[in-house]
Amino acid sequence: MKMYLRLIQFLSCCVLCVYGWSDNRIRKFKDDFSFGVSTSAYQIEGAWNIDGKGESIWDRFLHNYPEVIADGRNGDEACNSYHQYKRDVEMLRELGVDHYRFSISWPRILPSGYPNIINEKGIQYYDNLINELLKYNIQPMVTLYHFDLPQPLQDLGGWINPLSVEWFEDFARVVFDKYGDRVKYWITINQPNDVCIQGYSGLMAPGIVSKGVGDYICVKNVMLAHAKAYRLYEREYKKKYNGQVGISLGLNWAHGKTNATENEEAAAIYRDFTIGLYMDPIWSEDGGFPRTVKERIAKKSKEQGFKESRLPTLSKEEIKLLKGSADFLGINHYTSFLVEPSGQQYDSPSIDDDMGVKISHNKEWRSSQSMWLKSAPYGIYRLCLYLNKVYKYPQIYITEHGWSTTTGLNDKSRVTTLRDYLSAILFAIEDGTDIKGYTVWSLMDNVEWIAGTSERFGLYEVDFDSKDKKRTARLSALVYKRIIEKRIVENDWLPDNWKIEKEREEL
Ligand code: PNW
Repeated sequence: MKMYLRLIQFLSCCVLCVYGWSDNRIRKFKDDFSFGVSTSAYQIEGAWNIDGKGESIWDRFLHNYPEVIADGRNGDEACNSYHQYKRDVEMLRELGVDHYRFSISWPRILPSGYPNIINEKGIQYYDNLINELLKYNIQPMVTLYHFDLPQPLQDLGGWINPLSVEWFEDFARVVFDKYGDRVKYWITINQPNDVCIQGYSGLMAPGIVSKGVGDYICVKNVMLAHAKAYRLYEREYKKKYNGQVGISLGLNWAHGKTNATENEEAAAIYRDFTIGLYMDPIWSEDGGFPRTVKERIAKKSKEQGFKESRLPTLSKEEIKLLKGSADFLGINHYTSFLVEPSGQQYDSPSIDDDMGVKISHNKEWRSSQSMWLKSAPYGIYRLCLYLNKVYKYPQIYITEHGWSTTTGLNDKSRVTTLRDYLSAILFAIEDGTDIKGYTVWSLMDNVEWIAGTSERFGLYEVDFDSKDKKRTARLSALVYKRIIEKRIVENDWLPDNWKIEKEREEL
C-alpha cells in the first residue's frame, strides 16, 4: 500500500516536473475566486412524482429499462433533496462554499413542458432553496437544463423538433421571471454533447438510437435554444437584474498519442468535434460550426448517399444569434484522452465514423471508479491555455470537475485529484487564463445516470438505504473546506482525527 502511494506521488511529481511546475512558490486563489459544488435535479431531488411534478425523459427511460442501471437504483428517491434541501444547505455552510450550482427540473415546474400549467409547488421548492442559500450568502448558480426534458415534449420529438428552441425559450422566461431577482449566475444547458451525442446513442435518455443523424440535428437545436435563452435575458432582464448567462460544455483535453504527425492530426480532428463544435458557434471570430467538421461530415454523407450533409447548416441569422451568446464559459472537465487514427470500423453513420479516430488513456494515469475517468491534471491546464489561444480569452468558470470512488469516508484518491487539479488551475491562472471559479462535482453521492449509485462522486457520502438519505462528510469534504478557507493547496494537510488514522495505517 505504502509502495503504491509512493509510486503515485512519484508519478504526479514527474508530470508536474515535465510541465515545469517544480518551483516552491506558494500560489493563492484570489479572494474573489468563487469555490463551489455542483449537483443536478434528477440526480438528487427524488420525489419524481410528488406535488404535481411531471414525468421527465430520465423517469421514463429508467422506468422502462431498469436493467441498464448498474446497481438498479434510479432517481425516484435519489438523495431526497426535495425534502432535505435544508440539510444540503447546511453541508454547503460546513464547506464554506461561495456558490452552489444546482439545476431546475423543467417538468417539476412545467409538468406539460409548456407554460400553460405552472406547478406552484415546484416553483415554491426552488424559491425555498434559493432563499435558504442567500440567507447564508451562498450564490446560487442555476442550470436550466441538466438532461431532464419533460416527457410530453419528447413525445413530440424532443430536441430533434425545431420547435424545441421555442419550448426552451418559454421555459427560460418562466424561470427568469420567478427567480431572476435573486439569481445572478445562469447556465442554460449542461453539456450539449451529452444531451445529443450520448442522448441519441442509446446510452442515455431518451434512449433513441440515431447516430450521425439525430444527434447532429439535436446539436443544432440545443445550441440555438441556448442562444435564444441568452438573448431573452439580454433583452428583457439584464438591465433590471444584471446577472450573467453562460453555458456548461463538457470539455476534456486531448492530444496525440505520440507526437507523430498522424496522431497530432487525429487529435486536432477529435478536438474540433468535441470542443470546436460547441465553442466555435459562440466564441469563434466567424461563428458557426468549425469548417473542418462541416467538411468531414459533408464528405462522408456524400459517400454514404445522403442528399445533404447530415450536419444541419446554420443560417446567417442563426450564426449571428449564436455568436457572442455567453457572458462566461462553463467548463465541465474530468479527464484527458490520447488520440490516434483509427484502424477500426465504427457504426456508419456515426460521429465516431465521421471522426475516424481512436481514443485511449495513458496507462500511468490514476484510475477512478468510472471506466472513462482517469487523472491527468496537466490536461485542465493545457485545455485552458488552448481555449485562451484559440478563442481569445473567454471568461471561465469550471462548473464541474470530480472523481469517483466506491463507498467509504476515507477517499484519499479524491483528495489527491482535487489537489492536483486545483494546483494545475493555479498555474493556468498564472499563465493568463481568466478562471473565475471552480466547482466540485459533486456535493454528495447521487444517481449517476445509468451507473446508478455504483460510482460515488460525493464530497459527502450518502446512505441510500437510510430513511432520510443520511449524508456524512468524507475526508475530501474536510480538505476542500480547508482549501476554501486558506485559498491555497496544501499537499500534506490532514484534519486532526484523520492524522491518527493515517499513522495507524502506516504502522
Ligand atoms: C457529467 N466524459 O457528465 C454530468 O454533467 C453529471 O451529471 C455527471 O454526474 C458527472 O459528469 C459524472 O459523470 C460527464 O466522458 C459525462 O468525460 C461524460 C464525461 C464527463 C462528464
